[in-house]
Amino acid sequence: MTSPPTRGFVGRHTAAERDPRLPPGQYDARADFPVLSAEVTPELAPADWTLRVDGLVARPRTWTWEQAHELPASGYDGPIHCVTSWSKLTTDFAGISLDTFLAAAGPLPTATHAVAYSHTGYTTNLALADLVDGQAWIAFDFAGDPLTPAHGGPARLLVPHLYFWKSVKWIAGLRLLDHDEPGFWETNGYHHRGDPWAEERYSGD
Ligand SMILES: Nc1nc2c(c(=O)[nH]1)N[C@H]1C(S)=C(S)[C@@H](COP(=O)(O)O)O[C@H]1N2
Ligand SMILES: [Mo]
Repeated sequence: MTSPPTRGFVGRHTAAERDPRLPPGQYDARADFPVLSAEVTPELAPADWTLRVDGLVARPRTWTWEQAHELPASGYDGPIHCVTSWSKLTTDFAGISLDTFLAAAGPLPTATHAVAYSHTGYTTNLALADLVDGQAWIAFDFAGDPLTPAHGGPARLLVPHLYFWKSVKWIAGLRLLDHDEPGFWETNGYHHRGDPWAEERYSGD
């Protein structure tokens, strides 16, 4: 009698059920898109929105909504990962590559990090290496509609390869620095970088 394949099959099946796009300790929120905000959602009209890139750059600049929308469009439809353990494996963000803004401002050779800040005062630190080469966006739309205010509308930073707390809602600007300067969550015990694949959740991880 040939042995039934059940045992081996069950083992492989269990392993296969975990989507390889899901980092350790994360679950798939599927259709859910939870809102996580430390602040009250601001009323920020597109006409009042600006994006500034300054600090260690050759050409400090501020873009208005209209000026930003003259730049070439770029989108992202991959996973996002919140440190509270939900991930969304498929998204649909549209906006502009952060590379476009950085190229216009011209980071100086001494620039190694950035503090990204919102119109509400939220801050987070990022290495410049995590913001360049198609890894970050200024997003205006989700699933074909303008970002809702709760999700950061009219514009948010999107750095999807790091935990989602780095993706500043109501983004106001980035200041380039020659050192790492912890932001809101990072000074409250969270990791300075936040790589979901390395489970860099808390300082010391
Ligand atoms: N300005 C601002 N940006 C923020 C936050 C915040 O509290 N304020 N929360 C961060 C965290 S912890 C997460 S998980 C995501 C949540 O984005 P969402 O509310 O669109 O899901 O935004 C990030 N960006
Ligand atoms: Mo989060």
